Amino acid sequence: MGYKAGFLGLIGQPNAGKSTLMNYLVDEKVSIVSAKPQTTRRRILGIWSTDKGQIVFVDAPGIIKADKGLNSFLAKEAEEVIADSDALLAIVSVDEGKPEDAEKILDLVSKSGKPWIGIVTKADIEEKAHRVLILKKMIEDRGGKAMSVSVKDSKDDQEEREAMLIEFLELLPETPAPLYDVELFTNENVREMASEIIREKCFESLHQEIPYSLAVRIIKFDEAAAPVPKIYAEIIVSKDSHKAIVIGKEAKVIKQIGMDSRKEIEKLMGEKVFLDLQVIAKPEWFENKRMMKELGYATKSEN
Ligand SMILES: Nc1nc2c(ncn2[C@@H]2O[C@H](COP(=O)(O)OP(=O)(O)OP(=O)(O)O)[C@@H](O)[C@H]2O)c(=O)[nH]1
Ligand SMILES: [Mg+2]
Repeated sequence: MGYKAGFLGLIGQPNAGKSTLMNYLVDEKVSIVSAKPQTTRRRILGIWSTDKGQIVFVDAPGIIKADKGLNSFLAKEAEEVIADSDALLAIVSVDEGKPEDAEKILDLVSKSGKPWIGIVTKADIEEKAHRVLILKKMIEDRGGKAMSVSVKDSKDDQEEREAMLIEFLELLPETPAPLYDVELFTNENVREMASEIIREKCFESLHQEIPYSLAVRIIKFDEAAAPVPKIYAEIIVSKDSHKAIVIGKEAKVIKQIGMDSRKEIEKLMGEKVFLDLQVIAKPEWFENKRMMKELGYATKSEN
């Protein structure tokens, strides 16, 4: 085959393992992951390049139905990823939802008219292992090729990973050249990645509904500061009452979020950094168009 390259969208329910799978495939931590649904909020690109071609994975928010606020953005963003991709991966997990939910995802993808493969995720969960075959059959019934993966089990199996990537590459169109510089593994910049890392650490340290209505904004990112780069960020909550929870007793919660975030940002940047976090309340920030846009939550058509 000739050189192939294109956008491969990951479409599935919230929490199905889309971001985990993309990170595994590009072998880098590109997209944030959490045990809670609706972690990914806007499309994140993960790039894999070889001499045979280039796959630009498009990690999307999980498919939900909603017509207001932040959720309406998530719903539209996932729809746009379907429309903008050259091919799709339908991600269905053994661990999530009812069979009807998986059927909805598979119908959506198979009716898109784009080349696609169905992937059953979390195949390592033993109590749910019987669902692998059921889900694979649902995929095959809709004319798709079915594969199953467990990112937990196959972490070190580079051969399996490469074989999957080559298979996915086949779905993409022939093109004369790569779409992105072959050295890149994402088009996100460090500033954007740092803000997502802080949001991920908020997901880890906070419970109930708070992470869902929380956003992170980098106020200042001074890479040239001495002796170490300085990052100032705001954690924006949607209610005054959430502020105290994010800060915690004796500021324990925010300190933990700050420490975890700093460590991971340092890993990303390969050097020590200074990180300052402030928590601010902006009631119902997700109803504010300007604010949503500033946070990167505007669909292409709204930009
Ligand atoms: N056991 C097991 N857990 C997994 C696997 N893949 C992902 N998970 C877990 O499933 C949860 C959700 O993973 P994500 O990658 O954030 O899922 P997502 O589909 O991107 O979720 P949203 O962005 O919220 O739509 C996390 O706790 C992951 O660690 C897997 O292969 N096996
Ligand atoms: Mg995700």
